[in-house]
Amino acid sequence: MPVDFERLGPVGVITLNRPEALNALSLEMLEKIDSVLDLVERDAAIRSLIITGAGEKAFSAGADIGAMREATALEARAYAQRGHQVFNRVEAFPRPIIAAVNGYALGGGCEFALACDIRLASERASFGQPEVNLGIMPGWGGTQRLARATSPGFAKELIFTGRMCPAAEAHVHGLANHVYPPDALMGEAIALAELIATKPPWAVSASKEVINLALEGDLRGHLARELDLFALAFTTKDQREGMAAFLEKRQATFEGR
Ligand code: DAK
Repeated sequence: MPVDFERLGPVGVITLNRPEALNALSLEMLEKIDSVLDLVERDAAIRSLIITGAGEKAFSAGADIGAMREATALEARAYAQRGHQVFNRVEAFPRPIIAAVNGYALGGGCEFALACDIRLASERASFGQPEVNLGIMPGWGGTQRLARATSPGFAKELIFTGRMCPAAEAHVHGLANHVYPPDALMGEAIALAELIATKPPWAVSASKEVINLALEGDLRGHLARELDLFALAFTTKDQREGMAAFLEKRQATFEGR
């Protein structure tokens, strides 16, 4: 299977599994990721997700250049649209998604990681938008999401030059939250996903929604939305449990209600 899905208790792990092509994203893989998200959406017991790449070299080296070269205009359009749809879905997905970037995250691979909520990187990882080297520009959100995750100046430097940015540099610019030795990456990603999974899912999901809005234009409207969602939290059982547990000096158990 070019995409694997595994459950580790409350954590789901999606693995891009085409290491012979550095996990370059084929249309089939995008469709499979979409159907895994359907499955996860129906299963409230999965509270956080990790996306990583199979093999030692790559998270994903981007769009499938071989498939693009051969594609008709209509096929290229379907492929490009599917990428947009899947990355937008990942960004808006009502559960947190961590990218465990184990190697190259280039082009569409970097854009995929950018659509995730949190990026953890292996010391072996490198990020980049090399489209300029192929005579194109980032087309799956890289111009927008890279500038927002880092800074307009850094995004322009990477996109204009197409150069690769090593993990340590990605960390300095906010592109990677943390950098770990390769052997430690998955353990750290799972620990983070498990920690988030112990938190009230509604509060995590609502926070994700409004943090995403913070990056869009309308600050006043988004603050109003934040206020509404904050008030709605007080209709949940998890809010009562969380506050009661704090006052009773015990560990809270959140049920997602
Ligand atoms: N697609 C397909 N195959 C790929 C690939 C890719 N992106 N990247 C690597 N491979 C394949 C190689 O062809 C090679 O296959 P074989 O020759 O063994 O059959 C195998 O993976 C191993 O790669 P290398 O032999 O090149 O490995 P190296 O260690 O020497 O080099 C590398 C690693 C990452 C530096 C190199 O593979 C590389 O530069 N890869 C290309 C990276 C890249 O340019 N990525 C950006 C792709 S463009 C659009 C929206 C979005 C997009 C386009 C349009 N619209 C809205 C219209 C997205 C575009 C992109 O992502």
